[in-house]
Amino acid sequence: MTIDPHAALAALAQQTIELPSWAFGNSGTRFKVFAQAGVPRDPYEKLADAAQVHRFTGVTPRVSLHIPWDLVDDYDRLAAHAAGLGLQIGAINSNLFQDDDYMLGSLTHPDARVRAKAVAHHVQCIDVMRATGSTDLKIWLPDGLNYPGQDSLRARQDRLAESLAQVYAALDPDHRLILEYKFFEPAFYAMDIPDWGTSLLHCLALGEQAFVVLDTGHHAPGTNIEFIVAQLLRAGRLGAFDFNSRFYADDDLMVGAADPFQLFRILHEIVGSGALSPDSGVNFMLDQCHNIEPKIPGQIRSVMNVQEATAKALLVDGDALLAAQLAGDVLGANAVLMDAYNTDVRPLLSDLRTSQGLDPDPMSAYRASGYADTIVAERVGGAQAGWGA
Ligand code: PSV
Ligand code: MN
Repeated sequence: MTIDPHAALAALAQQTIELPSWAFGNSGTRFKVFAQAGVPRDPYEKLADAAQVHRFTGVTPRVSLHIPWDLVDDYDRLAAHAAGLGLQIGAINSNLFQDDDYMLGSLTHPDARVRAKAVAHHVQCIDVMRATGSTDLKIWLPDGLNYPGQDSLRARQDRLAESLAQVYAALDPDHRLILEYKFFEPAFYAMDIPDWGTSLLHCLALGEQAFVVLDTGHHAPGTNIEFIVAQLLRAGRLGAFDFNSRFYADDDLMVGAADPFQLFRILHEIVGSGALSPDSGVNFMLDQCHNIEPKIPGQIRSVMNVQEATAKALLVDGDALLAAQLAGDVLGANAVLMDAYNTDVRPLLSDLRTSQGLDPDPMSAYRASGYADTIVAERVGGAQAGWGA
């Protein structure tokens, strides 16, 4: 391989990954939420835990908030708290899935009153963005139908377009609206934004501040996700990833756990398009829940998995790959990719961390820090934050 590891190190040094505040609270399935000792009791403690991930990996300076889960009285204070911990507030996620009014839809609801309420919630989220310095309003639309004939598929798209335009109009010039898609759940017959094409059409209609969010857990089994990545990058509309792993549904497991090869293929498209660069506009976020594993190490492991996939993608010999592709050398081209994928990049990442003054092994450094024991001892009393708080 003729790849220069220094170039890979320089690119890795620039990569950042955004953490979700909800990953630090209790979570579970609809069958059971397991409480863990030491879990945060408010958004301030969630940020303190996120800061530990940044402390040991050095690449996670931003945290996404979910409103109203992360509702506080004073967002200036929360932003100052984040800054004191060396963090910034990342994307602000709206919540359209936990209000009784939204049983039959929110931004698509047949009743104009409910649609106006959902739009107003986004205006509230934009206020939080202004107070915290966040630039991304992230919308995941849980709306959809369970039964054919339940509502008009087409009318719902028209209502959605109108509602989104109202939200978009409330953005500041430096804000982005990033729009997620999901093929099923909570609705089972038809989601109103089921796929990247629908999300992209709405973004194109809205304007240049609208981008698609690709959550890796939101596709039918067998979907070629890297193809979607390539298409959205061509269109200049890939705004962000929600990284996680899935075996069957929207499992929200640690990214890279189910299919590290898929993660590598996604990062290969990113690297090949120059989208790893911090000014590419692609935000690499995690969207995960740690139901049975400890949460801070779960986030650290996930970050390391993204870094390993990125490092492998950076080691693809682009010249050799292109030459093989142009020569029609099918096996040669595939071998170039597999050589990079099969490289053990852990020593390279250890070098990166050492050069940044970090411990080369973030997992054991976190364990040795004693932070886990400290929060178990200190966080007694109060209500633990959970998925939904
Ligand atoms: C929906 O499944 C989703 O991926 C959206 O990003 C939500 O905001 C998030 O999960 C909540 O966990
Ligand atoms: Mn998501």
